[in-house]
Amino acid sequence: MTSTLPPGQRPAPLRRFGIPRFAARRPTRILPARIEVGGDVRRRVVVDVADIAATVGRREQVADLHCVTTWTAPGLRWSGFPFAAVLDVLVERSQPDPEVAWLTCVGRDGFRSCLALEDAVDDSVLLADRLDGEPLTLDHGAPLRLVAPRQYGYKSVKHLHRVDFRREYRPGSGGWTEHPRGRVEAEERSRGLPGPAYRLPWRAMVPIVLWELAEQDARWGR
Ligand SMILES: Nc1nc2c(c(=O)[nH]1)N[C@H]1C(S)=C(S)[C@@H](COP(=O)(O)O)O[C@H]1N2
Ligand SMILES: [Mo]
Repeated sequence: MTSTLPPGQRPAPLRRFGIPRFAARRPTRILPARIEVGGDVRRRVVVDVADIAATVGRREQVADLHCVTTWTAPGLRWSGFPFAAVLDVLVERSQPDPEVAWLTCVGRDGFRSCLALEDAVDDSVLLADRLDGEPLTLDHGAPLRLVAPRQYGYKSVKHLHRVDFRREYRPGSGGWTEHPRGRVEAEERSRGLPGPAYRLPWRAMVPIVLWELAEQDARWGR
């Protein structure tokens, strides 16, 4: 757990969060853990997480989740597979174009986020299937989610089921509110303005998002 939070962040407990329009489309049961691989590749393939687990060693990792809206859930104990090693498997099977530099990650709810390949292969990135010693719940991304702790939370795609290798950056579901790199250290919150300019407006969104998510739970009886 980090004792000092990055600039502009405040501690908060972990709770389900995200762009409300995707919440209605999130899975209601845990679907098979496999990843479709596409984009600028020679072969489109589907990789089962069991195949990954057969060759990639499991790792446990403690990391903070930094949402761009200025809350940080500190000290989360994830378990899963180092993403750089997972990518080795995906690359071997799909044979991406040598010029790919970006990775679009897609969740079962349709949420997508584009991560620089350079950031995706960082040693801190995990393909997680467990949190605090338990399998991931549907609230937090079952069966598989990305954990990219050096990026803002919008890069940590929940219910990950598709990865597209890309030569160019393509904005994700957040549009311009998603920064291409999204590095927390550099406070790359969103495109256009310096990070600190977004602190107050994004912080003001938190109660609205939580209210909308609660409304949806009530409507769908979850
Ligand atoms: N599939 C999917 N992944 C997602 C989101 C989402 O709406 N759908 N929201 C992102 C955002 S903005 C944040 S801050 C984190 C929140 O993770 P949590 O719900 O486990 O707290 O998930 C990220 N990954
Ligand atoms: Mo977020």
